[in-house]
This record gives sequence, structure tokens and C-alpha cells, in this order.
Amino acid sequence: MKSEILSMLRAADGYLSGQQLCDKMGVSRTAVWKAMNELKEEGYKIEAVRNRGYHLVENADVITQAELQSMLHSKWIGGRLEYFDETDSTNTRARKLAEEGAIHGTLVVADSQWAGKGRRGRLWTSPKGVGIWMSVVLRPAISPLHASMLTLIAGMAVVKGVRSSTGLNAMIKWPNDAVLEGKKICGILTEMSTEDECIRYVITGIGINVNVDEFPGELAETATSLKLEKGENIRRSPVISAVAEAFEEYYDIFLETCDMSILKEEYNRELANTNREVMVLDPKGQYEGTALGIDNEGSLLVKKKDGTVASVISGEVSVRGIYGYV
Ligand code: BT5
Repeated sequence: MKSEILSMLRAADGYLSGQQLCDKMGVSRTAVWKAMNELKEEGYKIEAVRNRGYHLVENADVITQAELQSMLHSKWIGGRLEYFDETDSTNTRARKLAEEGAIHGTLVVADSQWAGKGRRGRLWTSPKGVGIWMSVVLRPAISPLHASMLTLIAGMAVVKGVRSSTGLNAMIKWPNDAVLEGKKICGILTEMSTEDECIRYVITGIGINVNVDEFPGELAETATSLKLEKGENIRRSPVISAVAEAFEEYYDIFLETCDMSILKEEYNRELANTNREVMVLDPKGQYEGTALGIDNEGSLLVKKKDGTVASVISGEVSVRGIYGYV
């Protein structure tokens, strides 16, 4: 009921009388009044004016189940939605749900994580109320060999979603970051479960620093947030909604070929690494070169000093800028 009220208040674009709300939803005035009070307690600013009705002042950054339900316009992402005020890690939660049979597109969102995960056991700082910590359960009928490209798809979705909802010109840092002004605003963690060389499920986790004001220790050098770059508070739910829609769009295109051939050109345009000097941290030995962009398989092509071109596969190596994070 609260998500319906929110949708109706937004659609009204002005004032909506208590009676209109009751009639449309077939509930009593007391029920509407109670729901309004709950929404106010959750942080929404709702004005009630005599003889005119209710009006939603759209600036509260709330991400409850009702808020997300009323804001998501995606086709299948969020078909099942699980919201938590706090959890260990949305990826871990999504994994458990997937093990229990959760459908393709199940979306897990948390307001804070106490054990947010990065790659290879690293930690992801996920403070309360200021970030987007979300994971999607995917069940693609593709080879596990192609699954790492879903990280690239998520990167494209973040960049597009952030741009359309905030106007900020985020770029991709291959393979699993998005950056603004050379600093990390987003990290992506894709985990997979397979059986007999088939994918059982993939969990794509996305972390975006939205209204984070300060980063601890070394992160202060490499991380930033949408708020720090834009200079104003940003509502998270429209960003989540825009990223989900963009993800669906790119995912469908990716499935046509199960590789990056159709998306490669757009990806390389959004890539912060392109034509930059990078350091490839390969466990077999590190080297410097110029990043050229990705190939059809999603590997990063790096032109080495001797003129040969190496194809860097994600998962094995990290790439760092020589003059900064990118
Ligand atoms: C990542 O790993 O960047 C993947 C992060 C994925 C986080 C999302 S949040 C929702 C979902 N649930 C989870 O538990 N995880 C996913 P990696 O490339 O390994 O980078 C990790 C490194 O980034 C750390 O070692 C820090 O240096 C840095 N870092 C940690 N927290 C950060 C933050 N909030 N912003 C920027 N950088 C951060």
C-alpha cells in the first residue's frame, strides 16, 4: 500500500486528496492517514494542506522496500525484491536466495553492509544510508567461460544509469570499477556457481558511493562519491532504477552474441583507460603499456613498450594507472 501511495503522489504532480487516495485504493481514510504517518516517519516530507490534500516533497533519500517498488521500472530486475536495513553482504544474501531457488532478476538491496566484499577476499566499505549496495541474481543460459563479461555489462549499466539520473559523467575502469575524475565511485563483484560446466546462477553485486562524505585511510586518495563530485545530496532510488534499466538493455544485447562484439565500441568510448599508460599487475610479472580498449571477449588490449599487444584477461590481473588510480 505504501508503494502505491508513493506512486500515486508522484504521478499526481500536485495535491491528491485523502478521498481520491481512499477511492483508488479501496481503503479507509484512517488506513491512508496511518500509511502517511509511517511514510513521514521513514523520512518522507509529505505536506498535508486543508481542502487540497497531500503533496510529496521529493527530496528525501529513502530506500525502503516500498520506495524501491514504486521507483523500479525495469522489466525483470526486481521481479522479486529483498530489501534489508542492514546485512552482511548483498552478494552473500543473493547467493543464499539463489541456492533456495530465487528467480532470475531477484534484486537484493541493503542500506548498509557489515561485511561488504570486494574481489579476492578484499573488503568493501559500505556505510549506512549513503550508498547503493545491491546484487542481482542472474540465471543466464551461457557458458561459464562468458560469465566474466557480465561484470563489463554491469559497468556499462552503472555509467549509463549514473549519467542519466545525475548528469555526472562517470567512466568505466576495466574490468570492474566506475570512476569520476579518476577516483573510484563504484565496484562490481560477479560471483558464479556452476555444475557440469553449466551456470547454476551468477550474482552481480554493485556498490556505488552516493552520499559518502569521507573515506577512511588510504581510500581517501582513490575513492570518491557522487555527492562529493556533484556538490549536492543525491537520491539513491532513481539511481538504482536507472542502473537496473540500463543493465537489462545491455544484458539483452550481450545475449545476442554472448560476447562484447556489439557493445565493444560503446564500451571503449566509456572506458577511462583508453590510450592511457597502465601497469598490468600480472602474477607472472608486471609490465607497463598503453591500454587500447577491449576485444570481443572483453579482454583489455595493452600495447607493450616493444610494440606487441597483450590481451589481459580479467580475473587474473589488476590494472593500475601509472599517474593515478586510472
Ligand atoms: C570491488 O572489488 O571493487 C568490488 C566491490 C563490490 C561491492 C558490492 S556492494 C554490493 C555487493 N555486495 C558485496 O558484498 N559486494 C558487492 P575490488 O576491485 O577487489 O576492490 C576492492 C578495493 O576497493 C578495496 O581493497 C579497497 O581498496 C577499495 N574500496 C573498498 N571500499 C571502497 C569504497 N566504498 N569505495 C571505493 N573503493 C573502495
